[in-house]
Amino acid sequence: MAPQPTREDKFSFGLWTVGWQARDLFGEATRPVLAAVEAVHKLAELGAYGITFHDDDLVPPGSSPAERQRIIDEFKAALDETGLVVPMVTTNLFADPVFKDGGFTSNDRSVRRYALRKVMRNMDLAAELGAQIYVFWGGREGSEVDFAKDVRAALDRYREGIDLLAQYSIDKGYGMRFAIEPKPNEPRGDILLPSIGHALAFISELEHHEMVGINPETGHEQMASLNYTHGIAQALWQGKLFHIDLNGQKGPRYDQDLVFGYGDLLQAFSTVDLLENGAPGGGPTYDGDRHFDYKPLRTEDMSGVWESALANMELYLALRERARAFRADPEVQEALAAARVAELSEPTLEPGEGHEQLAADKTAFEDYDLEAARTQGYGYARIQRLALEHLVRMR
Ligand code: ASC
Ligand code: MN
Ligand code: MN
Ligand code: MN
Repeated sequence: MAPQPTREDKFSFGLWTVGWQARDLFGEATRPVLAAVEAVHKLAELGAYGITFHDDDLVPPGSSPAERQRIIDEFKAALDETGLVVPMVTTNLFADPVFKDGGFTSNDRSVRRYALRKVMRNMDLAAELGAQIYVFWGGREGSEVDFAKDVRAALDRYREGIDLLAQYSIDKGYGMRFAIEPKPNEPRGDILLPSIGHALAFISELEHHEMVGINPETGHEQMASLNYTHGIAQALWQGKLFHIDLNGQKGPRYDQDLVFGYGDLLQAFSTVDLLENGAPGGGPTYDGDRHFDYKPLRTEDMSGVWESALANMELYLALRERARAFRADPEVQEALAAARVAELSEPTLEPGEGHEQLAADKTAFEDYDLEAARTQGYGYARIQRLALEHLVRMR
């Protein structure tokens, strides 16, 4: 029997995921508008604990102040009724043509000022709803023409924008933490902060760097042929994994936003193992939301939407169960020990040892048994085999 998601699992979904009407580059919508209130009820029923949104997902652009208030009031009532929470909120700085050259990094200064105001207004709503994380996906921050975008100036403006908004959260007492979401390309030819590594490096340049981390999406890293599990491990190591967007992707192609696991399943397995079991050598672990950012297939009606929403959670839980079984298996433990996985957590130097002592250690160089080190096997093939066997339930 498939495992049942519960509130304790901390699964959340973007309103734009189940609410996606499946309009794409080549075709019109295939599904009707999904009311936010209905999404709240349905997600709660399925076992999710949270719902997230872009400002424009909840309140259609162009709504009057009175309409906006009515929508927010109805949304809040649905949250109260179901117990669903809003752990994260984000801004749409990509759909409106005003943002065709970016929000924070448009060459047009007036657009940049408008983008900041749009975020500030939505941060007020996010705070009102109790969101602790605010995400920035800079989908339009980029270019197609290298000569038309001064990347160093764009990064100055990106930093200026995030610094200002961090100050806004501090001055308003919102206590939010920001999470930047990298993506290599699409919709822009090249997007700024294209990978986890670029985003982490950028964050170190920010005024309030301590309140800014990242929100890496599985498929976005895989579009660049990068290892998502490695990426989030580095983010954890730097104390910067503030949020995650889980989904599926079949290698380097357009952003597919498939159901979690419906791409590189083996990597999804190692992702869940890392999130649930942590690193073998200890270190920071993840206790944030398990947030899905996927798009239900365009071929589906609403029953396929809810089917696939459930599939994200079920697959995550199945992989969690498989990861626990993997870790608990004595044969796996023996194989990990034989491969000296834990030895990597031992410092390379003795306590107090510096380069002088190292240089004096003949066993490290002059008398080192190079031949033995060259010819040894590491035993990783066995670990991979055992992992696969647990994944497909051969064990
Ligand atoms: C986000 C986010 C994305 C994009 C995309 C919009 O906020 O995390 O990946 O917007 O889902 O379609
Ligand atoms: Mn995506
Ligand atoms: Mn995303
Ligand atoms: Mn997405």
